[in-house]
Amino acid sequence: MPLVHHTQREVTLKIVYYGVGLGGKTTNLETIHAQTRPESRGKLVSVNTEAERTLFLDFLPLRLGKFRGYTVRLHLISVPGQIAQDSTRQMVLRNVDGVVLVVDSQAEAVEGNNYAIRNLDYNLRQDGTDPDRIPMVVQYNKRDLPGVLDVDDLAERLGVPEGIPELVSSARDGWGVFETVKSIVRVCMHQLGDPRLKGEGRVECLLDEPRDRFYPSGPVSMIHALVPQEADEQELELDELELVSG
Ligand SMILES: Nc1nc2c(ncn2[C@@H]2O[C@H](COP(=O)(O)OP(=O)(O)OP(=O)(O)O)[C@@H](O)[C@H]2O)c(=O)[nH]1
Ligand SMILES: [Mg+2]
Repeated sequence: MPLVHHTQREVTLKIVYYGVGLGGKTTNLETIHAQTRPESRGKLVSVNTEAERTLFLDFLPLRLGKFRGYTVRLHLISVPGQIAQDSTRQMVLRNVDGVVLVVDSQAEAVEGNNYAIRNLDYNLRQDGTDPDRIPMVVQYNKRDLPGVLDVDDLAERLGVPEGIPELVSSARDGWGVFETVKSIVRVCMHQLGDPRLKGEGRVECLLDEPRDRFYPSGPVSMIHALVPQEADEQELELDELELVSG
């Protein structure tokens, strides 16, 4: 649930990067951190294992431009993809406003992607959240690799429902990453509406109408586990949110 603070004229969104282990969630946050101006981002905090797998989470605070006079702040958080970290994922999902589902586009990752989708569904329900009403976008990552599955093929195998924004990226090479952030922010802010008309504190931004369900097919094994220019002076419409600095 977004946090609205009228005295500071701020809206804070919690965006969670979810997906198969080694799919590129942490790399998304690292790329965003590396490519935004220092004054619009905080520290990227990561808690990893020695093998660079996310053990707990990655956390990156970011300040965007203004929307209807309110500064939009993001808390970008990635969950650990390893199967064993399920209780951490549940904790991280609490009060989530928007989910970026990071899909590993390689054929051998289909099963892991499938698992992640089912696991997300389960963990949101555990917390009493309707997975079909959470603002969500799908990011097909690792598009730089040779021989990855076609996006249409992937979408079909994973049962990605109609109407969900889909993006392609190479988080490693740094493209598609900001488009993904913009896309999820757009969905959340569209749903939130005018912050001036909202109450103070946590407000709801679940989709009014549930979208179709994901319907991943196939087996699931348990092995798988910015700143806009002159942001402060300008009144920005949502479509103009510019995240990337030079
Ligand atoms: N080729 C390629 N490699 C990528 C891409 N994104 C991430 N990787 C690589 O994939 C590996 C795993 O990336 P991470 O970002 O750590 O994956 P993760 O989803 O955070 O993994 P967990 O924290 O274990 O869930 C690293 O070696 C990355 O460099 C990409 O777009 N293309
Ligand atoms: Mg990670």
